[in-house]
Amino acid sequence: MSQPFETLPTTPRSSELIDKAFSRASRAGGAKEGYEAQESMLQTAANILSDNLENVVNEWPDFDYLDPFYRDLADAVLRGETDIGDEDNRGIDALRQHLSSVTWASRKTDDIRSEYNSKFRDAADTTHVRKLRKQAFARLSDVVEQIEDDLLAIGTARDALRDLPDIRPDEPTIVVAGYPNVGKSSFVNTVTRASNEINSYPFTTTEINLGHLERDHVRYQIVDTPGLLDRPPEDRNQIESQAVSALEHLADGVLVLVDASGECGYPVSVQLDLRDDLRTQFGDVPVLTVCNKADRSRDVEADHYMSVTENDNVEGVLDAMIDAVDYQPDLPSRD
Ligand SMILES: Nc1nc2c(ncn2[C@@H]2O[C@H](COP(=O)(O)OP(=O)(O)O)[C@@H](O)[C@H]2O)c(=O)[nH]1
Ligand SMILES: [Mg+2]
Repeated sequence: MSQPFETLPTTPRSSELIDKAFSRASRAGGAKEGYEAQESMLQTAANILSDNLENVVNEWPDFDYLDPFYRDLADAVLRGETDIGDEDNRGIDALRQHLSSVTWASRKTDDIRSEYNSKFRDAADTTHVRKLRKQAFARLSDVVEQIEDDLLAIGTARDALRDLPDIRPDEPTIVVAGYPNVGKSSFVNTVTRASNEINSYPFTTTEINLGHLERDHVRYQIVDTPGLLDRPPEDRNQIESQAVSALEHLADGVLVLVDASGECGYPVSVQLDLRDDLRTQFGDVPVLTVCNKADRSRDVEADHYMSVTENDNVEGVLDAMIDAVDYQPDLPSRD
């Protein structure tokens, strides 16, 4: 199961669709004469429009069946895009409305085709049919122009979601939290050194850093989200809160790093408040309090003490987290 939006193709614009439909139609019509030419033009233009519009909608995964992590993450990303929806309706719901406008337009182009097909049959002569066909084209382009903004919004959504990180909701995941400068990045760098890759993805006002490590043939994801889990929940805006909900689905364990040395600039009591908030927020998953920079100070009650820079007990902390996560890989079924 990988990132569900990475294969979304570019979304066509109204003008592109109209140009494509009408130029194909005129080629199709050019191969025939009289009544048949007009009929073939209508058929071709309407089919291209209705198929292309239907495809725009069908390329999207069904949000109801999306993994909850990706659903919440996508919702957070889309809420940050102000040309999707309006003040009263943002995020996935707004995207759904844009998509249903496109479905409407796809059906409408079909309706116009059948309506004009019967008008063609009742027409007195080819001149009249030709006039009707022009009328039909005007109506078709009118319908497609009506959804111009919807197509643009869907294009914006696609561009924004395509670059979401390839995080696997089904792999065990450790989320690293704590105030700025407590040593989160240093810790993640150290424990993922063997795999030698941390991917950084821009995300809302911040970024998501994703690394991997392996223990007993199990791959663990480790996620660091500077700017998200580094301050009190009340300081998060709606988009950030939505992103945190996504992380709640994802996390199998949370490591809260605290710095008792005073070096990070935040009092210990404030750091422990954040830890308490995260405990509440992340509910069932184990939350470990780890005093980092133990080379400077151990003056806080924590589950573990370490120093990343002195390489003191870093592996011990990782082992404790992995133990607490207690991940049981699904055994392959034998039937
Ligand atoms: N003395 C000491 N400094 C550390 C330790 N771990 C990290 N630091 C330093 O603390 C600063 C902030 O670390 P960083 O990993 O960027 O923190 P983050 O903002 O939480 O990601 C850097 O200058 C690190 O070198 C540690 O165990 N002891
Ligand atoms: Mg950092």
